[in-house]
Amino acid sequence: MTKGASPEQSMTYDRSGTGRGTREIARRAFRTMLEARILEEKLAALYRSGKIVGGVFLGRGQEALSVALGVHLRRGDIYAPLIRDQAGRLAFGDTILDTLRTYLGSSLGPMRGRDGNIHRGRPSEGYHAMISHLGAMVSTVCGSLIAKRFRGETGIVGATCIGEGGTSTGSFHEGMNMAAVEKLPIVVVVANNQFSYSTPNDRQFACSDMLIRAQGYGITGRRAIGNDLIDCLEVIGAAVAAARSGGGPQLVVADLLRLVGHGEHDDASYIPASMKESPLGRDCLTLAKEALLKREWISDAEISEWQATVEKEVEETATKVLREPAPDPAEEEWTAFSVVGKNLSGEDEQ
Ligand SMILES: Cc1ncc(C[n+]2csc(CCOP(=O)(O)OP(=O)(O)O)c2C)c(N)n1
Ligand SMILES: [Mg+2]
Repeated sequence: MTKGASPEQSMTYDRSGTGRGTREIARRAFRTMLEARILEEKLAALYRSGKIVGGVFLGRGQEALSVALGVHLRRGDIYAPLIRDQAGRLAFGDTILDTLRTYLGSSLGPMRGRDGNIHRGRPSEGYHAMISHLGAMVSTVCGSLIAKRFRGETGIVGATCIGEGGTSTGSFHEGMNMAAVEKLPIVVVVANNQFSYSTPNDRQFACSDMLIRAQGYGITGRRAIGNDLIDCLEVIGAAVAAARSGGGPQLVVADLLRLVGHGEHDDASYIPASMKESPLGRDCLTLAKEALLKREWISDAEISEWQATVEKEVEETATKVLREPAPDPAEEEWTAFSVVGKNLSGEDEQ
């Protein structure tokens, strides 16, 4: 996992387009969104053809918000993505190869084909493997940040994303409170897609606006427009910069809509057409494309070329991974965690 998290990502983003690296960040973010969208379309096709065992949960419609977090993190930071964060994962340095290997259960993948699709990570590289229990990742990020504090490491940020439904758990509250008390450099992004599976917001929480929760915790709250890449980059970029420079925990709340079912097994018929047709339902990838073309940060020809390149990579990688071996139960050590001195891939820990 090397291509993503790099020192250049410390460049600042600003809406006026004058910030150092602003254009490059937006271009990289858009390309990564495109990658995530194409890769997820392939995952859905593989699921429908019975090649993927277990659930497939996609982030269609949430790529702008997700990528804006991943793209602002650097090597040495901590990132704990959730089920709709394929775009953020790729921006942080995850690869199409590792993704397909995990979904297709290849023994050569980071989880050695032993764990479910979205539970992949590389903990020794700050990339936490997701725990399904919603809210738990806030605490794992806090734990990593406290460990880094004990080691005297500074200038680091930890980040995680969660759906609005997940914020109703006790774990979320405990994690946020700990982060606030310890003034940890954490950024928590809440993707408010209006539904927790099929449960609408008015059955999930009674406060008028989720952002006021930041005040309750005693931390900074920021609002982003969830399907607007430029806005997400600016707001999350500012949140990451503030956390990195000692501003303490940052809560970013963004409204959006997922443009797919909860998982590929769900047709999302409970989402009203009026909501899908509202500004909330506009596809962030289309909006990002329009925004970048308008600024002349990208051309139609470049978009077509990127699209073709990514489609080819995804197809070729899937074909290769489909031929790879599944894990052999007789050969497995069956340790729940990494062996001392080895990472989860069985490589020597550095
Ligand atoms: C503590 C806990 N309760 C229930 C679940 C089952 N579950 C998985 S995803 C999900 C819905 C989550 O909704 P939300 O947090 O709004 O995220 P979204 O799916 O909308 O992105 C539920 C109930 C779980 N994983 N963890
Ligand atoms: Mg939700």
